[in-house]
Amino acid sequence: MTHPLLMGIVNVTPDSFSDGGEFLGPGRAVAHGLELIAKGADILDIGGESTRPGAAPVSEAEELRRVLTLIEAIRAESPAPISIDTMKPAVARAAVAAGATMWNDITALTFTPASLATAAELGCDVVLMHMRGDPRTMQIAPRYADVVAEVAAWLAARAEAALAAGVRKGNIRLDPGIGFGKTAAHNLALLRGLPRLVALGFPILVGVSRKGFIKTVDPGARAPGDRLGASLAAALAAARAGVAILRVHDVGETRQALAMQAALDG
Ligand code: HH2
Repeated sequence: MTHPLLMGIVNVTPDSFSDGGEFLGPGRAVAHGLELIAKGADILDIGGESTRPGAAPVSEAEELRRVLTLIEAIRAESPAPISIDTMKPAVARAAVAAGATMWNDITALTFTPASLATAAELGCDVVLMHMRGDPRTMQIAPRYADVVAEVAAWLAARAEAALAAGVRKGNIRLDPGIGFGKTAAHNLALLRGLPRLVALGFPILVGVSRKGFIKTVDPGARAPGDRLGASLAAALAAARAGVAILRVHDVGETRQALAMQAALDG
């Protein structure tokens, strides 16, 4: 089993679900990012707009203000790859100019008509994530007949659209979007169905870390910080299924769990 890359999450949002503004402010966010690199993050995912269910949109100027200083400051201290978590092509463009090498788009380049062409022009890696609706509406009674088949078909179609727009195949990553327009049962089905997504032939990224549906497995895990055990169990299962990148908050703990799994697998 090859070890998945660890994408450490650095949010500069006052309202992110999991770290709720804890790392707000450039100084603390930079320190947090550097700490994640020291703990083994292969890539940092920097986001300036929360995507938790019900989150309010953020203006482009505000998002740029939040992320650019952070990217520049981390870039000055470390060569670790940086991903920009944004739906906005202008933010992705500025982030890449500041040193980011991956555009993580939870709308899979559907948010604006310019998104696909911008990704092709930037030539960076792109994460195409599946979401039903948008963060304000996505958790209102999501329905699927066969969630794994539908998400797989949608992701394959988005990959085709990206290729047709000129994005190189080697730059495309696909992500089922755990928690984005899915019930807990859908999320679990997608995690069980990861081998079918891996079979699409693109590197798969998965983000399970601290997500709300973990409460259905452990009702006591009310606060995001209570969800480490389940996050690690899901990360190990995803690694076994062959995912390429795990998006996590707890980089050191995930790295350790993966190391033990690898050691036991021999
Ligand atoms: N989940 C969140 C944000 N961005 N990007 C990808 N590709 N996949 C994900 O699963 C994913 C993502 C979660 O949203 P947020 O409320 O911003 O919380 P946090 O960034 O702390 O996980």
